[in-house]
Amino acid sequence: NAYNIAVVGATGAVGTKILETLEKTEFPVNELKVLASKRSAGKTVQFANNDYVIEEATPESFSGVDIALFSAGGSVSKALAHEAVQRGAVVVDNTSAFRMAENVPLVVPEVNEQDIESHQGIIANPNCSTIQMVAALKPIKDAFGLSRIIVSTYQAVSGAGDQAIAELEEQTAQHLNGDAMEANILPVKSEAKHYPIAFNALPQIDVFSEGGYTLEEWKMINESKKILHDEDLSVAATCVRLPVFTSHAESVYIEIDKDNVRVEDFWKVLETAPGVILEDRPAEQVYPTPLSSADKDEVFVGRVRRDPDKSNGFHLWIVSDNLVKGAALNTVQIAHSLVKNNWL
Ligand code: A2P
Ligand code: 11C
Repeated sequence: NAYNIAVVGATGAVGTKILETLEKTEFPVNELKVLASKRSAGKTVQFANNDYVIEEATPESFSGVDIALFSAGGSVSKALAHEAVQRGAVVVDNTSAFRMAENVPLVVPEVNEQDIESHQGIIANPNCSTIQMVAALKPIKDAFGLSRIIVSTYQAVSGAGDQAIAELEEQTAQHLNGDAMEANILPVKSEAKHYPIAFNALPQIDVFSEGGYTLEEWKMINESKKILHDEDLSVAATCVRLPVFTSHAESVYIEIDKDNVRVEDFWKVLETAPGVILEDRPAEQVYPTPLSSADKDEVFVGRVRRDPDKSNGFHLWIVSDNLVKGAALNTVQIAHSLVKNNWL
């Protein structure tokens, strides 16, 4: 069996990776539709050594489509996802448009694949910084219990799309040439103020919301509880953008339920965790970094330490490619799961 697939946002930072991942994971594609805005209509993209012509995404685009993978921003998903479902497609949505809706499963297959089964047409792909964190923490929660998470992130510009990648390149050149850096995109394109990302760190990802937290921080809080099925879990986050192109890193403090757990016990759990690779040998200076994790499928964990003062407190360093497991791969894994389990 092969399936008719639509990729919405096929020209973007994530859409490009989705096409690569469909090919790399040998997804059974029958017909492929590559959709984007009017601006890109008529241009071509490559898939499996063939050129595909980009079409403008409209409601009619989804006739005959089995699975539609959306990654063109929340407003496009809000406008078109239900249109796709009405025409018989199952939507895997990589935006924040429907993540917290009750009848929409929010899925990281290594963590809660079973939730996909109850979908009503739309399945949401979590935020990149949430995906890598819960993938590493689920096996720990299963082994030792988990009551609290305090996370600080070090996030790559590619999370904010192709324009943010270009802005970091341009500002770096400007600064090294002795010119003033021009900031127009980050921290948030639609906001009044913009600051240079090159040679800087910006403690704002997405717009500010309740309690002084940004939306990116609220995503980490709310999405983690939903994916881990634990409304009582305490979660707080500080999300920071760094001048890094690829891979988000996270410093994560957790409190577990069990006593007398050792770092070696964490290692044992993480060594066999699906989709996770332990890189934690401080004596040999082995730990994951954004560069070493880029273009890889897994979530990398290192620097596991017990808190000096709290015997059930532990610190970890979690790194993963935000466009791969954080976006395209997780989206395509959900599509594979739909097909493999007959959940379409
Ligand atoms: P386009 O290239 O035609 O603007 P990124 O996250 O890298 O900024 O990419 C955003 C993606 O979303 C691009 O593929 C972009 O297409 C697509 N997109 C933006 N607006 C629309 C729209 N109104 N309809 C369909 N796709 C859109
Ligand atoms: C970033 N995490 O790094 C964001 C990008 O909700 O899917 C992903 C936004 C989302 O800027």
